[in-house]
Amino acid sequence: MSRTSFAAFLVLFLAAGPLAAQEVSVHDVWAKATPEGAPMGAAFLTVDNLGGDDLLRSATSDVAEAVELHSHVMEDSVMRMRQIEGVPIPAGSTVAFKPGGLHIMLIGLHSALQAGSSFPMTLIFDKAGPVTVNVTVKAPTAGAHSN
Ligand SMILES: [Cu+2]
Repeated sequence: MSRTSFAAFLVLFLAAGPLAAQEVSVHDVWAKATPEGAPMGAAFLTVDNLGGDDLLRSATSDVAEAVELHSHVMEDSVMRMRQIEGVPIPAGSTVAFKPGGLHIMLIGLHSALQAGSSFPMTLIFDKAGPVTVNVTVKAPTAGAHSN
């Protein structure tokens, strides 16, 4: 390895240091595309917690007036969504937000979410702090595993 590339490697290594130490990792972040004029959208993601117990407190994004954490609950044998105060992310766990379960509700969309586009969203954890992720918009028929 030349001196120059070693220096570049060192810089990359040092730059990646704080990221590698981050205790939560957020991946597979996507939202369902919405038709023009739709008031609401939903985003989904997976959180891996490599550290101690944490709590996802809230989320923010500029694409909507309000962003809420929601879960689905069975009430009188009907599935309903309900806002929740925070989502516990236990030490060492993987918590998935997916259709029919936990999701992030985008309320008062400023414009339609178009398939193929993306937007930033910030997740606020009690311990890990704010984590900004890029949300990929997928066609409504796309499942969590299609790309
Ligand atoms: Cu919801």
